Amino acid sequence: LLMDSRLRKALNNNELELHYQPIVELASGKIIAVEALMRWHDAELGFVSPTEFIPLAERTGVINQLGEQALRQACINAQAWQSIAPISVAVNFSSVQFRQCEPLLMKIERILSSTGLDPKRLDIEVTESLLISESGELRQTLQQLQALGPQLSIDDFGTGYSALSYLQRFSFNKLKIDRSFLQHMEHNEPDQALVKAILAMAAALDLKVVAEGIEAQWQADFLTKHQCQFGQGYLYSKPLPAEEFEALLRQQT
Ligand code: G
Ligand code: G
Ligand code: MN
Ligand code: NA
Repeated sequence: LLMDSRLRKALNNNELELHYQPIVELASGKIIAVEALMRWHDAELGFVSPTEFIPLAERTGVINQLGEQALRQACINAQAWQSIAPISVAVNFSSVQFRQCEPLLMKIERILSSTGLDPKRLDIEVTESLLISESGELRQTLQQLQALGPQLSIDDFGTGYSALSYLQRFSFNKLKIDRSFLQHMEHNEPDQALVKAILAMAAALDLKVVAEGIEAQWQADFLTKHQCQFGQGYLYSKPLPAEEFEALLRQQT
């Protein structure tokens, strides 16, 4: 209850902040995109993890307001960074935000046009949970979203409970391999086989792949060897405040 009222207050005062984690091309190490991740520091509660406040926001419905703020801030920053490098920005969307398809579409369109970000530079990350109770309306909404320009990514791939057949019915652009697959890959034949199989399937379906949670060079080497093009993880950088990410981006150009 306390956290709920503090979160509403933080949202109304624009106190939540985005941190940015680079997404790199594995072969070159070059930053080609960035994922926006929400951070909340509350005066009373201290630092609260998104794994706590996102589910809370989903239960109470303030996720719509939170998601809108995240998208606007991410688009403003990404637009400013275009003068340094032509990077994309990935923003996480909750399944709950898709309960009102029509207003969500209009909001995204409005934020894109008011911030001036090239819509093609926005990646919308959704999880498999969105597709569990898939409807015709959802399919249409995702198509309309892509028609506006943004790319659609499947986040935490392989951890949800939806049937793989959704990959035929929706035209995702990108798949993000959940970091749990990479964690135990060393000396672990079954996990290596799974990652290889995901990469082969993605190639067959013409999906780009981002491997998440890369912490060690051997993981990057394994992924590159098996034709994974993009990656993200502490090996390259943790999520950074906007100014620090901008400095990193300037360094490489
Ligand atoms: O940095 P990490 O602890 O940031 O993120 C934890 C979880 O919170 C991840 O699953 C991430 O997708 C989610 N998350 C972070 N920021 C946002 C956001 O702005 N919107 C949504 N829906 N999820 C987010
Ligand atoms: O669920 P989603 O993929 O949106 O969230 C990404 C989460 O993974 C965030 O909490 C982020 O801070 C975390 N993260 C990013 N890189 C690494 C990594 O290399 N190792 C670990 N353990 N977590 C990571
Ligand atoms: Mn994500
Ligand atoms: Na993920």
